Amino acid sequence: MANFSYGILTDTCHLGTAQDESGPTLKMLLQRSYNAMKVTQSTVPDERNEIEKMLLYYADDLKLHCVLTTGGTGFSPRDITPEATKSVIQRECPQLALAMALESLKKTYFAALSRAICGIRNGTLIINLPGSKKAVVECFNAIESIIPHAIELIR
Ligand code: MTE
Ligand code: CU1
Repeated sequence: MANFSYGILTDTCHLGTAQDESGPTLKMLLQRSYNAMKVTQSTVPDERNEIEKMLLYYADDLKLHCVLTTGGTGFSPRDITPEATKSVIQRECPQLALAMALESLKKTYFAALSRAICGIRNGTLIINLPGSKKAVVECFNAIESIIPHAIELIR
């Protein structure tokens, strides 16, 4: 588990001038839960092709085992992370998204406003998370125990 490599990609659209909290929070969670040593973190503007380019870089060039995106899953016109994800994955994993949704809905009905999807591109598992720190923690907790086994299965 410790030697799996992770990528974090944060959509900056919701940030404005604020500092991103979701990326650093997720990095801390990956380190705490998995002792993850290899965590690559970056932010992208809410441009579909920029997000796709980074997802492809993470998956095809860096060959990361798991990429988690934060933000850009909502209903605003600028939220396009799920669309960018859909265009790079080869197989969708709807039940992984469902697992997050089921837990999230126990915390807030506003979880219905996330369009997050999950899928696989070659040996990389790609997971969309909503952008708030609270949502990142809640969604990660929902799938924390599943991610390592999922990675083992697709390698
Ligand atoms: N999921 C959890 N677990 N907890 C939350 O607080 N917030 C929701 C939803 N999912 C939330 C959540 C809200 S208010 C929105 S608008 C959507 O995620 C989309 O967030 P995003 O646009 O930052 O991706
Ligand atoms: Cu919201």
